[in-house]
Parts: sequence; C-alpha cells; structure tokens
Amino acid sequence: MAETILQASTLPQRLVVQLRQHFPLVDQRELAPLALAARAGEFTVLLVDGETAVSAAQIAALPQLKLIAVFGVGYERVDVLAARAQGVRVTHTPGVLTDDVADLAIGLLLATARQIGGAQRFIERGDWLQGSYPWTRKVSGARLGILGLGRIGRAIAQRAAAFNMAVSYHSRQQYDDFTGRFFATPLALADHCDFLVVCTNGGVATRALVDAKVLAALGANGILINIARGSVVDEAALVKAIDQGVIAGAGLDVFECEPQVPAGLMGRDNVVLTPHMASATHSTRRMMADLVFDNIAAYFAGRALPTPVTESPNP
Ligand code: 8YV
Repeated sequence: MAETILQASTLPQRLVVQLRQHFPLVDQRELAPLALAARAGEFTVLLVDGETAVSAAQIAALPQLKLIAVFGVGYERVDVLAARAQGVRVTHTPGVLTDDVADLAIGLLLATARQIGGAQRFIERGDWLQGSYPWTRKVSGARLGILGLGRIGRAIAQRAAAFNMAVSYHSRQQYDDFTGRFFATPLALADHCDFLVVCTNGGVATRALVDAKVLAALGANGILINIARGSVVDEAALVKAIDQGVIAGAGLDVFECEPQVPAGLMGRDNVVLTPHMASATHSTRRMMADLVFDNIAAYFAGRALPTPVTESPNP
C-alpha cells in the first residue's frame, strides 16, 4: 500500500498540486467518514493549516501516521505530546513569515495610535469639510512592551528601534543577548509600557495571559496589539476595557473564535481589525508552502526534516 498524504485543511492550490505531482494525496473532506476509517492505514502524513485541531484521538485513528506537517508557525492546535507518544513527528514553518508578521504588528500599531482607519472614514463621511480630525497619539519615542520574545518579538523590536521606542519585554525566560528591559510578569510589563504587543505562542500555557488586570495596568493611555493568537487575550475583558476606556485602543489581527469577531470591537476609531492576515502576502505564503513541501519531501526521502517542532509543547 502506497504511503499517502491526508490533507485535512484548505491549503494553497499550488502546494496541493505540487504535492500531488510527487506523492499520493487524499483530501479528507472528499472522503466519507467510513472510507476514512477503512483507508486509515494508508496515511503516513497528515497535512493541516495552523487553525485545524489535531487531537490525540485523530492521531490514534491513523495507525501508520509518521508526520504531521503544519502550514504555519503556530502548532498549538496539534496535540504534540500525543503525536510524540505515537512516534509521530510534527513540522511547522518558522522563520519565513517573521518579517511579515512583524510588519503587520507595526502597521497595526501605527494605524491604531494614529487612527488611520477612523481618519479615512472621517474623510469619506465628508466631516473634513466641517473641521479637522481630533488629535491622535504619538508613536515615536514611546515605550513598547513585547509579550513573548521569540523570532517575531525580536523582529518587532528591531523595527521599533527605528521609531526610537524604548523596548521592554516579558518572556518565559530572560535573554542576555537582548538589551530591552525584562519584566517578570505581563502585569509589570503592561504597567510600564504605552504599547503592549502580544507575540507569544498560543495554547493552554498562554491562555488569557492578557486579562482584565493586565489591561487595567496598561491603562487609559495604553494600546494593545495582538498578532499572536486570540486565545492569549481575554476577549470579553478586552471588549469591556475598550468600551469603558480602560485602555486607549487595540489593533488586532487575531481573535478568540475566528472568524467571529465581537460586535463590541467594531465601528470604533480606536480599534483596528484585520482578519488573521499577518503572514498572508504572496511571497511569504509561497515560502511557507515551499517549506511544507520540503518537510514532506524530506520525510518521504528519509532525510532530516528541515523544520521539525523541537521545543517542548505547552503543558
Ligand atoms: C496562518 C499563523 O494564518 O503561522 C501561523 O501560525 O497564524 C498564520 O501564518 C495560519 O497558520 C495558516 O494556516
């Protein structure tokens, strides 16, 4: 029986075509549930996007599974511990999307502080004919707090340096090679900074790390940016904080129950929303696809996987 890839998410067509040219591939969504069970022994590779959950039960239901290839850097929806226990390796797409995500973080930060969306609506409504747009918030020289100092957090810090921002951070550990000030808790970081940018991993370990207390500490002049995962922010607390002026604004690319976005975040000049598109540029999505292909090709050729998940998953 030929080793087959089981595709369980919608992925770039170019990647699927390229994979099909080299390996047998079946789209799970075209299989009846019973057919999936009957053919379960064929599938050695499971191909998913970053939003698709892969549970211990799903892994156990594919007895020959050897590799889960994730199209995305975040892999918190895959039960990595269960995969390891069953001898299944997991790959993801780190590195290639770092610039795009950091770029969008800075874009959201500028758009939120300077109310670029609100200003456009102001022109479109014809309000400029009656007077000027209200003054907004200066970005250059402000204090930037980075929550989660991984590749993306560092790339944001690099960009913030060009804006003369004083960068500080909270992370699972303190880094000697990073000059920004370390804060031992998200609360202390929020209390210190003007802009808090969430760049942590998702998953249970970071769930609601930004809660009502952290938002209160960020304060009435503070702005929250989230390009990581919606789960890291207590969204109900955020809606309340925005509504009651506990914080000054938010720029958000990710949400708790995507693609659902709370109505309380909409129609506000101090809230900028984008639909989880930080890595969605032509060139980056192409590089992500190439990396997924390379990982799968390496598996089939018995070579070392280019970008395996190596760190311990969230407990
Ligand atoms: C994608 C992402 O939206 O890489 C990630 O972790 O959040 C994004 O690049 C997603 O994973 C694509 O499926």
